[in-house]
Amino acid sequence: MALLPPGQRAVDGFPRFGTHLHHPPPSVPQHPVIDVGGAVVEPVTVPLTELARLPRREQTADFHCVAGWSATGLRWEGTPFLDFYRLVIEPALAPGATITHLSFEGLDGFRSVVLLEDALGDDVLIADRLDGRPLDSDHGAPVRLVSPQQYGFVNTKHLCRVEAHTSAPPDPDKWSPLASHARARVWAEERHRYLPGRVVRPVYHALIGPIRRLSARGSRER
Ligand SMILES: Nc1nc2c(c(=O)[nH]1)N[C@H]1C(S)=C(S)[C@@H](COP(=O)(O)O)O[C@H]1N2
Ligand SMILES: [Mo]
Repeated sequence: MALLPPGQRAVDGFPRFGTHLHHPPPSVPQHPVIDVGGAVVEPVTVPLTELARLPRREQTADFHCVAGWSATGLRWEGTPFLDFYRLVIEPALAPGATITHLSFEGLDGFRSVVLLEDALGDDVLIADRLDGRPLDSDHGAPVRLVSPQQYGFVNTKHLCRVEAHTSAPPDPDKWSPLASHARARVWAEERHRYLPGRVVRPVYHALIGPIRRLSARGSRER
């Protein structure tokens, strides 16, 4: 059995999970795009038909939710985020802008903020296929971010917008005791900003079952 990061347990399959709970997945527009904004000269809109023409890669990785479950051996396919950054975002940046953070937004309004160096890791993908099939709505159709070395909440599903920032964008949860860790690296167990990972493990383990059941209820594929 493969080694898991500290505090993680393997689950069977790949549950639908997230802050959406019982909400059904958002519907996918007929012509889906990724909008690029923030510190750019002009906003850029990338139709997914064009994304498909960028370099592609296949990779197998485990997926770790901050609540403590891990799905193992997922085979993702998509565009390396580094290529998307170099080919689409960088040329659009305002002259002299030094990017420190990126934010990723989903069609359901979900948002994650990632340090540039973490987002440019060589295993970060904009994935459109999982285990040989187009991404389904449970797991982020039409495309999602996949950053295997960071907790699930970094891995924005239904990705529709990326913003480039020259400093950390305002975080509405900054003072929450459950504020997310800014780097969220699984091997360092960076679950939260203030609480040590080990302290929240038992609370989370108790919540996994109920959240899974609620999330599955909102699912489109049964
Ligand atoms: N758009 C969107 N992305 C999201 C979420 C969400 O609620 N909405 N939840 C996050 C969390 S907390 C986790 S663990 C993973 C779950 O991915 P899965 O549903 O494919 O298992 O998605 C992440 N990305
Ligand atoms: Mo999660």
